[in-house]
Amino acid sequence: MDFSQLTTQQRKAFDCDGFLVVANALSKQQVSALTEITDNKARAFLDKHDVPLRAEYNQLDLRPGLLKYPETIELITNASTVPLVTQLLSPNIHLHSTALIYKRPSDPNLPPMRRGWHRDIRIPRDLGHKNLPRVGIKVCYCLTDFHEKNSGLTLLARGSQELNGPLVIPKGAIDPQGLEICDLKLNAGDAFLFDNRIYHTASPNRSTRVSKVLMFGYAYRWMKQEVYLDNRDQKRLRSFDPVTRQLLGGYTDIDTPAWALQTWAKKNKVDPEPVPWHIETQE
Ligand SMILES: O=C(O)CCC(=O)C(=O)O
Repeated sequence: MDFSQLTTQQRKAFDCDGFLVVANALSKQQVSALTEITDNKARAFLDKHDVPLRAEYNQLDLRPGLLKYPETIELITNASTVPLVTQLLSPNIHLHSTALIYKRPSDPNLPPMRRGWHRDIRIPRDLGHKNLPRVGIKVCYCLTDFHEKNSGLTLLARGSQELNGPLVIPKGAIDPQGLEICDLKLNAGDAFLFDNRIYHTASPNRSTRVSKVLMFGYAYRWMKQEVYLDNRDQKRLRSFDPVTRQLLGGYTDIDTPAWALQTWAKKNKVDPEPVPWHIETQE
């Protein structure tokens, strides 16, 4: 995997906002090759009859079967984004989830509808909301332009990764109070990364075109991969380069060090400080 340095400014922005935009993460050729693949995967959804008055019928969230293609396998180690994820988390990561999110146009005059604000990976269900750790980052690749508001991009509540409780949504409202709701304006080929703890939601696409986003989620290796990523075919895994193999879950037990990305991090001088079990006291 080629190297991209996470700048101090990017780290600060991600820590503060809970998300980070990476412009031109994909080339035009990548966008068109990926779109050909994802349009085929979404064919049945795209061919459904129009239901502009029911925004919920216009959303596709397809998760399994996205890694059958050289173009999507290549994306697992995309050089403009995945090095940043590795520096924000650590080399001890793997691919945790994949998702294809398409939204067909809905009537722009629909009344505001209930959202699905949430944090990822359901950690609060076990640990509560207080002092949650960052354990995963989703990389979202735009395959269409998002130049207008309400055109189908995931909404993000800036800074909400630090909240120690549930969102407060006034009765009758659809969005939380006291937080900035970000509906990013991006070009096809841009990506945004978001922290598992940030509150986010799908929202209707009130534009006239289908919106298309491909999401790859990364998490520490001690987080179980989504079941559809469980790849036990060692022969297939061995056909990939070491970093791709690690990210696909190639080291089956947790005690095996993350050799491939550790070596990569050392070579690029971004290996994290060791964390000792004990230290000696001074006499
Ligand atoms: O459909 C969307 O825009 C939101 C996706 C989402 O909430 C998620 O990936 O957790």
